[in-house]
Amino acid sequence: MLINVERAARMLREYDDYLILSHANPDGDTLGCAYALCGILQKAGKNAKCRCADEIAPRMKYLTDGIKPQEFEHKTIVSVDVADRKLLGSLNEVYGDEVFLAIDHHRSRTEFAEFTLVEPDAAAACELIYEIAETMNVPLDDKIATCLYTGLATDTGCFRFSNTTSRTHYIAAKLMEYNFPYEELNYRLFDMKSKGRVRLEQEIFDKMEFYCDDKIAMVCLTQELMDRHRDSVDSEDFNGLAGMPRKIEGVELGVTIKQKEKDVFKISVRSSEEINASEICEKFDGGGHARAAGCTIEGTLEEVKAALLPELKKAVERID
Ligand SMILES: [Mn+2]
Repeated sequence: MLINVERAARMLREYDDYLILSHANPDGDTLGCAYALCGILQKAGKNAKCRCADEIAPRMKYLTDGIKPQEFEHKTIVSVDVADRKLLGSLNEVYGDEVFLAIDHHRSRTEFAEFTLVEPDAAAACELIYEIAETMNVPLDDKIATCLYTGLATDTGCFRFSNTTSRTHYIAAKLMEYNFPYEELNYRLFDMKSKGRVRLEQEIFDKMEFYCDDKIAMVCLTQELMDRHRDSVDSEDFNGLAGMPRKIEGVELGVTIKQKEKDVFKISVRSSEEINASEICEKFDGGGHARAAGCTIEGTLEEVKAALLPELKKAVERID
């Protein structure tokens, strides 16, 4: 059943002994929501604790600082930023059936909780947690502001993506009345890279292939390449590589070919405004968004490239 912020706030006041669940492979929004809500509920005199199926990346460990660990038998489960119970990862089997309240902002989602508060126009689920705290009349503090700000910054690419609204900025402004090191947080979230990641990027740029007057940039992430770097990077360092080729000025199509198995490759295509990435991937039974899409092609790397390149060239030639 769908409910609004007022009803969710009233419920959170009424019930007790909360277990707050984040989605697996956690990002700053789901963790920011969880630790902020935990702090808010504890301030409201409730028992509350957080759980996530996967470990928290070192760069986001600060979110857990200053939250009192409480030992109690949970009675009420709340999920935050979880669009589908499967996204709970290994916790789905244990708690997926028992979620009482889901707080989320994803446009496409499947219902799994008894009650759901969802606002697709919210840039981050943390916007909803902020509004819940206001409605519950629980004053924030530096720690809670840190968590909520992290969620807003993460899901908006540091307030750059088109999902950023005046409400996002309004909430961020309210949060900045508290004392927390937002410059340092943004450095950790958006600029800081491990040495291993930089070396990985260096090799990727060295091996990048260019076609059609440098309008196509292509990178091949073979298992051999990734294995060679695995010991010197965190697992999260392999995320976000698909965006690299399109960062280069003049590149209209950025293509990443990632080896999944011996003769199986996953293709990610990022495109400029002029080209529909999804249309290209549909030719190989894939799909996605207009600017970012993907597909899987079987064969040797040479065969995969030979199948893909004519389609990429056709798409680029069409805009000339
Ligand atoms: Mn989110």
